[in-house]
Amino acid sequence: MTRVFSAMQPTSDSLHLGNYLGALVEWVKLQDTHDAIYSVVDLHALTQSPDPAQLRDRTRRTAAQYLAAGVDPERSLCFVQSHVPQHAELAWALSTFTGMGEAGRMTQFKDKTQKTGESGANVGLFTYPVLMAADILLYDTDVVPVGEDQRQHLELSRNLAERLNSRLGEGTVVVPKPHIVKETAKIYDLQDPVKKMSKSGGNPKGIIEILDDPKKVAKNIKSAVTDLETQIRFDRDAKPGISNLLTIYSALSGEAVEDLEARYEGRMYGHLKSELADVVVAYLTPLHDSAMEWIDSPDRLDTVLAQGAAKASAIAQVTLDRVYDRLGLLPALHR
Ligand code: ATP
Ligand code: LTN
Repeated sequence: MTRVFSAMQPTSDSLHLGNYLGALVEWVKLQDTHDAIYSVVDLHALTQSPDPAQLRDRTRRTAAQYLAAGVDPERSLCFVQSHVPQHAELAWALSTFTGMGEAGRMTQFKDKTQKTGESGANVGLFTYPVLMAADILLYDTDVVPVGEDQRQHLELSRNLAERLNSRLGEGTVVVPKPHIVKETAKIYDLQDPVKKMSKSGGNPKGIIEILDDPKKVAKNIKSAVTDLETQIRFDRDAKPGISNLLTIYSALSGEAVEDLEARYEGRMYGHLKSELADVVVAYLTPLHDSAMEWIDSPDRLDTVLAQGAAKASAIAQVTLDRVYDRLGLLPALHR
């Protein structure tokens, strides 16, 4: 079976609708056809200097939301990145294959260092995409389901994989492919619908959090920024706000955007918003309840994560041994 791998950072108390529709929905679907591995990448989150207690809490909360969304630990592996030391080990080796210029061109690094300037940023932020490549390559991953914003990072992972294969011999690692679903690859901020919905730096009214109070979810949908026309139609450039609401509606209800346009012909923006608010609340309520159950049973959650880490580590070690051997590192006979 082909392998799928993906991950999210534990950088907030709740995932948002962009994380959910852009990535998590696909993770759950791909489990049916692929051998799936999903990680909470806590080492990546260290680049943001989180408070330790908060990082611990958010790592469990993020895993709980994977499971609530339908990641099935009976079929897929779910684990915390720092529990599998091979990630950091392969990242080091990969960093010696990465050009300074190549890493410096990553737009996420440029965005995240805009405020502080490059010299004020930590080195981890710079090497972040190399650790991400290690996450992916360790598992001989074929497919990586992510949102549009990760396309460039994945391109770097592919380039590194090809470079390893050309320098160390074919078959050293598998070259991964992105899995980015056009319709939901970028969910936009409700208050600023040309910007992606984001955990960090956005207006709280612009995002829908999976674990939010339903009243707040409904309020945020109802106060979404639209435009001065009245027609409900999909037009990303001229009507980014309405187009975003139609995208969310379609993704959650399964109704095609054209059918929604036809159904809302002659009706007002207020109708669309209030009916969408009901759809979102109805959709998120069971997800929210299931996530809270996992959050309230940390022992059960930790057991799932420990089992996932043990299996992930066994797979990862095979790749790491192969890469180390081809690099000329002596075999570690004490193990
Ligand atoms: P931050 O704002 O801290 O960078 P984020 O909200 O972008 O965080 P990530 O943890 O970087 O979230 O992303 C997790 C996954 O969700 C990735 O696959 C990413 O591509 C996807 N994703 C994030 N935001 C969106 C969005 N607005 N639309 C679609 N997919 C998204
Ligand atoms: N950079 C990703 C998170 C991430 C990831 C990965 C995604 C880290 N390692 C491996 C897919 C595969 C982000 O969403 N910001």
